[in-house]
Amino acid sequence: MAEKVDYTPMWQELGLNLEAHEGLLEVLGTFYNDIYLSQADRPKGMEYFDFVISEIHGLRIKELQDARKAGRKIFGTFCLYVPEELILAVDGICIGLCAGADVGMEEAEKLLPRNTCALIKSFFGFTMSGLCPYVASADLVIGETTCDGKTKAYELFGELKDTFVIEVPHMKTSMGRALWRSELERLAGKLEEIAGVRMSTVKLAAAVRTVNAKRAALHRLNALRAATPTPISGRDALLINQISFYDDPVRFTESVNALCDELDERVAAGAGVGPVDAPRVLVSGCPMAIPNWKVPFVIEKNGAVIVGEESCVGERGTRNLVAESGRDVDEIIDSIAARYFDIDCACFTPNDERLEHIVEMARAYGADGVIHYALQFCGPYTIEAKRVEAALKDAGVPLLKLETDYSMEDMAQLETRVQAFLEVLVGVGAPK
Ligand code: BJ8
Repeated sequence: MAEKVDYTPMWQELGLNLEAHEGLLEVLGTFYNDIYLSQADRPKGMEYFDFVISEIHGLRIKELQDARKAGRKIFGTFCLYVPEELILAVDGICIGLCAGADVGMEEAEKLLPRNTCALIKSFFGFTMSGLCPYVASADLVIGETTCDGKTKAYELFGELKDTFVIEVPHMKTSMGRALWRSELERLAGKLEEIAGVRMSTVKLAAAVRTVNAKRAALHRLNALRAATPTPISGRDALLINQISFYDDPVRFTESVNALCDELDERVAAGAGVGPVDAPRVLVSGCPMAIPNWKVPFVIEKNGAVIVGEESCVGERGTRNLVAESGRDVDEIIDSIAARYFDIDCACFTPNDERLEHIVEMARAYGADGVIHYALQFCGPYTIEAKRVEAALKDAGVPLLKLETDYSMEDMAQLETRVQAFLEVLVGVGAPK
């Protein structure tokens, strides 16, 4: 067994609050044991992802420090609209930042109103409490004007960490498209400036292929989940999606494909998680950053299996690939802009394509019902839930709407509501 490395000097150098950080890792470890390692009959290929999680603040951070010493720059984001392709094309590393735990909320509320969504409070909390080695490692954080909360929060976050904000328009009009395209141009310029690297056609085309391969591997994983029984739990699939935001993209893609080879065999053998008649649930709504596993845990603990995530940490994030036909930097950025502008985040209006995607996904994955997950105080998703409800009613797919945060206080209440919903699904035998 490999000897445990002591990363304390590295964390100290990054300015983390060592005592609080140790406590956080301890809680994370226990949480992970209970929610993940306790699952029966997990695919062998999950060992890689377990390892990545066990080194989430260790080896990966060390890799980032080594990359920095070698002259590469680290760019942090909290949103899908920040194209990893542009970052890779300046030899940068793109990392999703810590935002999925009930951490440092008291600190965060010194700057933010209490009724701010948990995701925003969490990324302030992590940073202000000295608990996020990713923020500490980042040379630049790239923010975006998606929801009002994030748009205004980045003004304050910019006082804690160098932040560059790109404008995401809210309507998919020709003017919106033109603005978005010019914002990516502005971002490309900023990345080149920070990295001191000029974006070339060769580098950008290679970056597009790398990220496309990553998304294609995730598509492959998603497609396998349509099988009955599904070969992998929703918790494990969510974890893989979460890890996609900060692992090395090439290594990650290889590991997902290796896991999919194993899952192919499981499907061929009719093997899977849970019984064949376990209720199949599609989760839709707000993104779930690590370690936000609360709702998936409640759903699967109560006998259902999650077969898909209509979420940024899920299919909303991986849906389309960037066209690989661009002949120069300008044309490739056109293709990147087109691909990213199709993302159906609830910050857009109107956002009919998201409603269509939810119904499509429910059908494609044979879901018996949809659980809509929204963070409290998230205007875009809590309000759009009404239209989701209407679309699913028309399609004859049962829906449960949940609103929650990152605390554990409502676990019992969530469990009661999920159990009642699953009983309905079993009773109704919803159409597939
Ligand atoms: S592309 S979903 S990652 S903006 S939960 S902070 S919306 S108030 S996270 Fe998002 Fe990009 Fe859209 Fe995806 Fe605001 Fe809602 Fe909070 Fe949210």
